[in-house]
Amino acid sequence: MIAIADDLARALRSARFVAVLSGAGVSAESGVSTFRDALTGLWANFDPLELATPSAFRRNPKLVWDWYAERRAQLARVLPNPGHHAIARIEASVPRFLLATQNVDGLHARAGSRRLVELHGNIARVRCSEDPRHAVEAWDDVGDEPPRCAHCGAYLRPDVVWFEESLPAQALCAAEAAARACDLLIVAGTSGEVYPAAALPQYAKAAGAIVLEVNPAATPLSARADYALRFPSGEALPALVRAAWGEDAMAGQPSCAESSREGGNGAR
Ligand code: BV8
Repeated sequence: MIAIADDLARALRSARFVAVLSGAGVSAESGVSTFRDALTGLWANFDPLELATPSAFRRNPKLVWDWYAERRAQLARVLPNPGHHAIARIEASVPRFLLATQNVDGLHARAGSRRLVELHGNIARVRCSEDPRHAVEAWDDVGDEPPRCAHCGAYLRPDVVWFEESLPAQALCAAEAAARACDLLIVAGTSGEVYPAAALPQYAKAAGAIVLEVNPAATPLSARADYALRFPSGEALPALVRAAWGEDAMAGQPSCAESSREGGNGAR
């Protein structure tokens, strides 16, 4: 049983504007490996910081393309977990809300989050590597190179933000404005090492917001947190929602065990 401080529950319940910054740890209990977990299989000897770059794609487009295809295939087998559902429940319970996620797995939207910006894109989306406006819905994944754009013949690539690439300006602007305007910023499941997303807690703190970190481990952001729940987000966030809005606030949501079972129908 996770004990939530009364003043933290009250801060959430009375907040006019809640902002959330989420990272790969929020998807861990859905069975999605976090960004810095050891890569498996073909990519076991690679550092994601190396693979998620334009230069890696230029050097070995097929290796990078296949890494994302493998991650996309994994996502078809997982479900949002109670941590994702709790964030969607907070959105439905406060006057103003924005979720800025670093995750590219689409699980927040599948859990019902709507006031959401994807700071680093979404691997379910694929686009032309030369013209970001040319998104594609379907492609022939054959041969020893990535599929090519029907318009210009350039390789297709995942619609994500690689290192050394700029974040989508509108999403970043919305996230920074929310960090500066919110009463409470919840920082969940992120190592706080990737910028400019990792700067958001500084903006919130400087603007007088309460900062809550939800992460089993301490991070470089911990020093700025007013509260820390050192538990998995799939347990801590539902406990926080129940402490703020009552025991049945999470009624009807699947348990962690149900969420992490593979082969889910992926309906939500
Ligand atoms: C940019 C998409 C301008 C691809 C990703 C200062 C300012 C600006 C830029 C920089 C700067 N300093 C350095 C930079 C450059 C760089 C950067 O930050 N480098 C880092 C490594 C130092 N930033 C950039 O390049 C960004 N672009 O700034 O453009 C520019 C232009 C030219 C040159 C320079 C700059 C672009 C960054 C975006 C990169 N793309 N993803 C893909 O996913 O394949 S980032 C990637 O890391 C994922 O999105 C991931 O979400 C993100 C952050 O990692 P986390 O989410 O935190 O995941 P991680 O595995 O690290 O940690 C998981 C955490 O969860 C842990 O703390 C763990 O304890 C916890 N956890 C585990 N289980 C649970 C849990 N928590 C709760 N519950 C659990 N059950």
